[in-house]
Amino acid sequence: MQNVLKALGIKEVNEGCSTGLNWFSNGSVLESYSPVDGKLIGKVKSASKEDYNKVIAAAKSAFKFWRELPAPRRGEYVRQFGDKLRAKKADLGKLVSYEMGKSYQEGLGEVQEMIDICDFAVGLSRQLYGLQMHSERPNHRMMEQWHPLGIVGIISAFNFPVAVWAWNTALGWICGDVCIWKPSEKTPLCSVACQHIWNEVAKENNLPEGISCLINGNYEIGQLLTEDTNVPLISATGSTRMGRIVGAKVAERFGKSILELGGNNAIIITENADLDSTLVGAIFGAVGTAGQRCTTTRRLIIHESIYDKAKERLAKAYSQLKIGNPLDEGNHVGPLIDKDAVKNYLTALDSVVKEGGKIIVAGAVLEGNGYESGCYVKPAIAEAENKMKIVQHETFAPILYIMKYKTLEEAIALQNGVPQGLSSAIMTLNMREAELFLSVSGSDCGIANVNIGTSGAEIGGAFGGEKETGGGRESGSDAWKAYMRRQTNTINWGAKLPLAQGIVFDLGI
Ligand code: UN1
Repeated sequence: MQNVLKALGIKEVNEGCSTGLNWFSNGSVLESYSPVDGKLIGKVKSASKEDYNKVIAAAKSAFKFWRELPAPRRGEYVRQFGDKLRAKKADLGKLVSYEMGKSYQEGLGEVQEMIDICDFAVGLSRQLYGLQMHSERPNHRMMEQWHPLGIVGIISAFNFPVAVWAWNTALGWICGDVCIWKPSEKTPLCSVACQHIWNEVAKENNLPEGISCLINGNYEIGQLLTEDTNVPLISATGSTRMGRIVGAKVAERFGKSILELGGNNAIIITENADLDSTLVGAIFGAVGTAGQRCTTTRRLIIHESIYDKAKERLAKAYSQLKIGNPLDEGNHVGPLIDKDAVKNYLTALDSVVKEGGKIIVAGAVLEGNGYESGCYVKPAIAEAENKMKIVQHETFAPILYIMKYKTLEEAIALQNGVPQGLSSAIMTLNMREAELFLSVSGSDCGIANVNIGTSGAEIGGAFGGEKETGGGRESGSDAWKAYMRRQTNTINWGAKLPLAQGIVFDLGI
């Protein structure tokens, strides 16, 4: 790992706070331990209040420069950033895997998402279209244009320590915004690595400080961002609990927010499903990233006619899962992020039994050779009812709840019958079932898939969900609009000044 850290420019004790060229920070030290082997990877310094103020000052000044650049010029810098990511994909993917605990394949996939969003943003930098509409008045033109917002504050979670930042920042940059990133305290080194990559681009192009800033630290640093009227947009990814606080704080000062919070994602498996491909989607959805994606499959709603068969095949497939070091490509499941996550996993397993659920594949905390970090757990399956408190709750761990249904309407009601609304899927080869699921009477989630699991969304679509998931949209489609302000322009090129709505205001001149 030392070679990887070196290749990514990470020193043993890194500063943790940067405005684009320089590193500084005077706050407390954050230690990053790997959930893979429990070892200390490195130390990062948090931002102090003074450091924060320095970052805001740099960002404010950079915005004045950055917003004046033609958007395709900004796109060119994003292209260069994407090229550097291509060159560093293996190293950054490895660090993601080691610091967060996801499989190396998934670490590489995460860096690929960063590259993809850069490509998307480069193309978008030549678009950012506004509409033109017909005015009701003669010799008038009406149109709308999009201007940058200013400073975007990005609060990201440990589970996607680099990609979710990239979705936000790549769009923010091309839109003319400057960005300040407050990463998770659990994955600070990934953020430092990304900042180094941007700093190279900034240096090579003589760009000023402040276009992309990093502030490491705990929730108090995040609070400075959310309460700061200098920051018109906060994009926050994390738990519903966190989002409730952040959303309210930002709304209180009339800031904008993009909230990407908890999910409680289900797959409906109908009697017309192709069970072989269903199992791949469902099991990757449930155990990928050790159940720590916001898009993780948490519930399977299975038609009663195939329930026993599906249950049996699931249990058999789970018995073949290899759990271990995520850098070893032979393993399917890596560790949870830390021991608190292990505690939550155990509490959830207890609760499901207490509430009357039945364990189908037992969970356990693994011990012994290779499991010294204490963060490796066995993916579990429990038969449960949708209305159980624990099933209604998002536990960030590989616990899958399975339940039966009779009619598709009933299955859709179960799928929608949770407070969260991120991702959903139906497995069926029947067109009517699939279309009903996608219809207005179907899934109430931000993402609804057919014959694909709930996780692993591509960056080209808008990503986000409804209800307690927070309503925000990030990455593809027209999610960029949230990073800009809309201005409606009406231009009178005639000699008279007619008023709208036919109002006559005759001054006799
Ligand atoms: C998240 O878990 O916060 O769709 C994001 C997926 C990934 C993104 C997940 N592309 O699973």
